[in-house]
Amino acid sequence: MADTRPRRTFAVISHPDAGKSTLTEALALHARVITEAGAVHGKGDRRATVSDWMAMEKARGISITSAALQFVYRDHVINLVDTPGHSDFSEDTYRVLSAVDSAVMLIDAGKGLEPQTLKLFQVCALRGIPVITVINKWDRPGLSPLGLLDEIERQIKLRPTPLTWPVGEAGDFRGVLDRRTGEFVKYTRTAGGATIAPERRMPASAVEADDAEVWAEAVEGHELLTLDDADHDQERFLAGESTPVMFASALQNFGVAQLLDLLLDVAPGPSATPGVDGTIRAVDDDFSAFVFKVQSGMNNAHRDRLAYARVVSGRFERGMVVTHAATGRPFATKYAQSVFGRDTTSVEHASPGDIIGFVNAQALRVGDTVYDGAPIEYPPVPSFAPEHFMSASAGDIGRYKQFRRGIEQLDQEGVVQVLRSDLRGDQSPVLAAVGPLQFEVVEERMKNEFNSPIRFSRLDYQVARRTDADGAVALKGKRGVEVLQRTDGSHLALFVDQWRANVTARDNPEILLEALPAGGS
Ligand SMILES: Nc1nc2c(ncn2[C@@H]2O[C@H](COP(=O)(O)OP(=O)(O)OP(=O)(O)O)[C@@H](O)[C@H]2O)c(=O)[nH]1
Ligand SMILES: [Mg+2]
Repeated sequence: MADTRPRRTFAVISHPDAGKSTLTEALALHARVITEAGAVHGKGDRRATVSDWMAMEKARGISITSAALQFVYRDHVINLVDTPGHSDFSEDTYRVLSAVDSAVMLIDAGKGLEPQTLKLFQVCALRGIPVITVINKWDRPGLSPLGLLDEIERQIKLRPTPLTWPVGEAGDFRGVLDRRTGEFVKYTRTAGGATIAPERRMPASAVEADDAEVWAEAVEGHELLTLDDADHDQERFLAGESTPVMFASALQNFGVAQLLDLLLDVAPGPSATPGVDGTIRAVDDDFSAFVFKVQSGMNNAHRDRLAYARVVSGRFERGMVVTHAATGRPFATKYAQSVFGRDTTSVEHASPGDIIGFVNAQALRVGDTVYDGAPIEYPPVPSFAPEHFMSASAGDIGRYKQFRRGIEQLDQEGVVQVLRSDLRGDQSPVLAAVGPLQFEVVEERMKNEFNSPIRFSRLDYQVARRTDADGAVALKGKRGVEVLQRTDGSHLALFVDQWRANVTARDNPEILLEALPAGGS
């Protein structure tokens, strides 16, 4: 049967450590899809959150790869993607931003706007993704609420329009003033924040004496905002001019219900999407979907490779045969799954906004489109300028086959970019990364998942420019540069430093040497 419930598809983004995975967990807890939150303890000894399933993520308490969760809240289907904050993994985060309709941007109340948050915000602005702001960790001492709003307004030029206002300063979080109703939503702590935090809603007249003073301050703040014209305006929000703001403690599960309600009330659902050639695919048109992520290693018991696709238009029914735009070949969708962290279950139907996983669909790559009916192809996801380069080889020559398979898989996932040249041969590809943590992920996964330890040797390059086959020939033998070919066919010229790249470009204007989009810090 067709599921016509409305969809909300969004990414949680921020600088590392602001609490994205903890918030993801809190949202799932609140929607009652999990019964107890894992983030009971701080980093290190906590049990993993549903979204941080990878061994390395559990060990380090950071997110390395984005994770998708689907659940139902009220009468809506929520598709949430928790993204890694670390700039070394920003390619992954950017891929996710190509597949969502809105973003929840977290700000650590103690730290304010941080560099990576700013960068991610700029991507949202560029892509026209409306942003909801959550000021998190209000249970800990932090900045003043007005100071935080001021930072948002000044640094990202977005008008902050708080929908809730904290009752109690940072570190003394009693609840929030719901600015739409004027009520006090009072929170109660639970042990370690592991279960849903009970909340009581009351009119101003029922505020107890204990809370009277902080309540009066909150009311003052709220009135000030109203005078300052900082009330939510749906059109301005959708146009990317303003951002609704909420206050929360993901760890205590405070403010989570308000965020879910807000997403349902104001966040946009799926809408018509343009293809590369400008043709528009309406939401209720024939089925089409866009692959934004490929991941394996989710299940140690059997080899799996999941291609995550966002349904852009039409109704998906498992078993339908669609067209793979990149090859024009038919693609059978028998093994479609819905995804919840590392768990997958067979999915029968999906609607625009949903994220589905295709198991062991070897043909599908990041950026690919599959469609039914009239052809459509969605724009590719950009890959970033790598700034770190390693020559890699099998640590154990006897396991070369595993080595090859592992590198191929990690390449397809985009864990690193893989470059090759005749000169270096297939045995020692060059791995190129936006940030060095990516190499650690490769090292760990090669050893554990592919059973082939890897040996790295650092290459003395810092800059990559895109060139072409003619450029490759022309640059041969020049000093301080080497040309390799990426798996997607493009030629990259690697230079020892920026100076050498600039001089080479200046002295050889006939050679194509194009800068790549910057990704890292
Ligand atoms: N006090 C307090 N701590 C929090 C809160 N939310 C998260 N934390 C803690 O902050 C740390 C980072 O939380 P994560 O949820 O892993 O942060 P993240 O944004 O997902 O981090 P990356 O994915 O690595 O970028 C953990 O120790 C959490 O327990 C909060 O509301 N209050
Ligand atoms: Mg995380």
